[in-house]
Order: sequence, then C-alpha cells, then structure tokens
Amino acid sequence: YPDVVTFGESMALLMPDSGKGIEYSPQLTTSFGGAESNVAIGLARLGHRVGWFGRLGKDPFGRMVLKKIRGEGVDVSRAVLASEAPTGLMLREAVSGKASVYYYRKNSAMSLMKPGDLEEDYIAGAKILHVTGITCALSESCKEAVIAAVRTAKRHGVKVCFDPNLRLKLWGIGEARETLLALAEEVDYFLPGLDELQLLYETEDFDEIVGKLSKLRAVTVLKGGDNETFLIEGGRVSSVPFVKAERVVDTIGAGDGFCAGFLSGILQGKSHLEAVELGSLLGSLVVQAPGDWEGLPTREEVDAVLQGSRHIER
Ligand code: KDG
Repeated sequence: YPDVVTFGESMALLMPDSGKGIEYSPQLTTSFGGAESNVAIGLARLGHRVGWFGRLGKDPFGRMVLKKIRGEGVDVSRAVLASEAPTGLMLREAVSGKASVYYYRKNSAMSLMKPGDLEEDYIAGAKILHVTGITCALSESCKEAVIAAVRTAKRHGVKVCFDPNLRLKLWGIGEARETLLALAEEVDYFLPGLDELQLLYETEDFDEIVGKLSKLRAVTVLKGGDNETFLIEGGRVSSVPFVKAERVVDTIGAGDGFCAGFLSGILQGKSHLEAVELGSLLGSLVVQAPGDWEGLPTREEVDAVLQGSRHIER
C-alpha cells in the first residue's frame, strides 16, 4: 500500500497559451489540475509511495487525466472511470494579469462519490490520509465521503492531513465554515492559509486567529504571513521564514506544493519545523513555473537547491 493516500476531483483544464482572453483565443491548451492530485504528484516526484483516487468520467478527458497522474508515478489503482457522468472541466485565463477560473464540474463523475465508494483497506494501509475542503464542496455525498474517510483513517491509526482549500465559487461561506472548522477539530495536520482563516473565523485579528488555532489538537501550519509561515502546536507558536521565490510566474498550486513538501518531511521523520521548511521550499519552487503541478521538483532538484549547487546542463 502507498504511504500517503489522497482523493478528490481532478479535472481537465483548458486555457489560452497567450495572454489573450478565452473569448478571443482560437486555440486552447489542454492540461489538468486538482489540488489532491497535485499533492500526490509532488510526493511521487520526491520519491514517496503515494496513491490518488477519485471518479473521472469514462470519456477522453477522464482517460487523459488518469494517464497523466499515473505517468507521474502515482498509484491510481483505486481510481474509477465512471460511465454515468462526465469528467469535471475548468477553464482558466489571465487577462491583464488578472487570473480567472471557470468551473464546469456540477454533477461531474466525482461529485457522485459517496462513502460507500471508499475502500477501507486502501486508507488503512497508509501512514497518512490527505483530504481537502474542495471535495466537501462538491456535493453532500462527497462531503460525507470526506468525513467517512477521516473517521476510517482514525480508526486505523492513520494520520490525517487537511487543507481547507476554501473555494467560494463552489459553496457558500456559511456551509464552508461549519464543515471546514468541524473537520479541523478532527485532523492531525491542518494547513490553512491566513486569508482563508480570516473568512472562516470572521476576523482580521491575527492574534485572535492564532489563539483559535492554538486550541486545536492538530499540528497547524498557518501559511500566508508577510514573510513567514507559522507552526502552531500544543499552544506554542514558531515562525519559519519564507523561502523567497527568485521569480513568480504562476502562484496556483503553491499550497499543494507546500503540502507535498511538508508531508515529505513528516514521512522522512524530520521535525515539524524542518517539514515546514521543506514545504516552504517546494511552494517557492512551484510558483517559478507555469501550471498547477508542472513546477513540482524531483528529489534531486530539491537536494541540489539545498546544497546550493548550480544547474548544470552537460
Ligand atoms: O490548488 C490548485 C487547484 O486550485 C487546482 O489544481 C484545481 O483543484 C482545483 C480546484 O478545485 O480549483
């Protein structure tokens, strides 16, 4: 069994190559994205055994997404190509530097997932289960599946990692607040962003937010401070300086890269502080390349950066 198991919706992604809007682009480039598969790809590139599952449509996009995730070395043996509904789709464009996303995922194959689709042995066989709030937002049955998966993991002593990944295009803040804050109480690693917590806790007051996080049982990593990330555990708060990206090309996927680095650190038996440092490093590498997951580094690339060596082509 893989050491890390994650599940969620991966979608086909269409976007213009140029800075033109979709309306004025005769051609769109095909790729895919999905917060959980991004994390899985990050972990696989670092050499970890990781599995992703979800429901895709039995259609060309579903087959494309599945092949690409498999091609990255992620175990997809429990993923399903379902014939009753299509693969989800997202479109993206960046016009005058302003990025927009459009989802076509209502009633997608993944949105039909229910607790009964979970395979207990697969979750029980992992060291860590990673879930995100996006899955909870897809449908009532998906939300139930996340809660069931978390409970299954806990029953088997599997650690649970949770990124709230608030997506207000998918659900209202009221339902999101109730669901995500309840899950945060149950998990072992909680990886929220400051902007998400300001909305979830309805306050801009940093000390109040940290106060609330300090009461959680989870080891919490608060991302998105000005120049630092905060590790909060057992009432203690430590600040970890941000790893500055040399140049920022595309910030989408930074949180998933962070999560992959953090979980890699945990799997390697590093301290929580060192795991946060590795998370920050991966986050800073991902944003230097276009795409949600393309810039995720391999183990060799991370080692090279840590040793400060230059990139040598020949
Ligand atoms: O975390 C990056 C994701 O936003 C992206 O890959 C797509 O899962 C996705 C979503 O729901 O937006």
